[in-house]
Amino acid sequence: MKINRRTLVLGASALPLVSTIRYAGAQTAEFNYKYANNLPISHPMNVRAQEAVDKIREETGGRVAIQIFPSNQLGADTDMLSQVRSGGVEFFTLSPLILSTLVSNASISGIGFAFPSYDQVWPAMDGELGAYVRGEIEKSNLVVMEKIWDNGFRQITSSVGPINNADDLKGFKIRVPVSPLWTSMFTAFESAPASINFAEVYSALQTGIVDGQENPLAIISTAKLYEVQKYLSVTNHMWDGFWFLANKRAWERLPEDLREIVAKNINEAAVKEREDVAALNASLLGELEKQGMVINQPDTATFRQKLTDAGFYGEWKNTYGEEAWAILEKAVGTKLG
Ligand code: X2X
Repeated sequence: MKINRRTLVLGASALPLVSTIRYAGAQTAEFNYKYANNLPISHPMNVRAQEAVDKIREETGGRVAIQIFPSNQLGADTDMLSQVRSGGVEFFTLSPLILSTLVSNASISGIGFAFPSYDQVWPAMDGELGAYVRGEIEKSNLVVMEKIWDNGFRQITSSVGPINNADDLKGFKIRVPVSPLWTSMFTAFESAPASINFAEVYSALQTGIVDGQENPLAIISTAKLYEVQKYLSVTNHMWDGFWFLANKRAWERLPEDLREIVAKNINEAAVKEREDVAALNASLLGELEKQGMVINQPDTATFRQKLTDAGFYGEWKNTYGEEAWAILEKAVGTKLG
């Protein structure tokens, strides 16, 4: 027999020690929730979310602990959308356009050239248009926070040359996120759009599967897309945001007072994040130029004309319906198409 006094003592003490470590750590919270997203940890969305999570923990007296999983650590957007529906993750932020794969009219805020500037975006998304979309999202059994987070106005980047006008988009091999609206828009431009989750974008650009992509400046910068793209064309072709979604059962497990603390802090963080992204947008063109990007200001009227001529606006008005389209046109202050 090799068992002696020493091994017996060790064996007896090992188990309680393991459980002590577990309970001394994150497990002390009553609600341990995960928040998954697709952006780098340095993006203002994750910076402000971390602040919110810290405040939530404090204000709930440690009862609610939310752990952030940035950079697609838990999967690409389409996987994370399944997970927030099933409860595999409790929170997830997603572009309204990608969400439209589940909630068809959610993409309406992303119609090409609908918003002239942020002056229309926030009153619309905090007002009637946002309320309409949140109503649609709730029908799909997901919970959505009131304030949408900013992604930004999207700009086209390329490794092969600048986009100066609509003609330059013909045949352009461009990555678009997984959403019928994005594919439709770049099909109207006669480009060759490829639907690719953000998780794969850097490598798709690096290996030349596509020649370009489109994203707001804050993402081109924090995801270091300037390392694999040379040209940046300031097209502002659409505004994009992130709805902060929650799994419904997980949300309803939280007592009412805790729900209020969570919602308040997440919505406040969204408003701060909007300011951060606006500030970045003002400074990043210069930064990206320093990183070696060649920047141009294309003639955006040619893009809009092309979309109109291709029947893009008429087609999407039919898809969304008269009521939703009227809310959009009122929000942006102009007739579209
Ligand atoms: O996938 C993208 O390009 C991104 C990061 O902007 C979105 O989440 C829509």
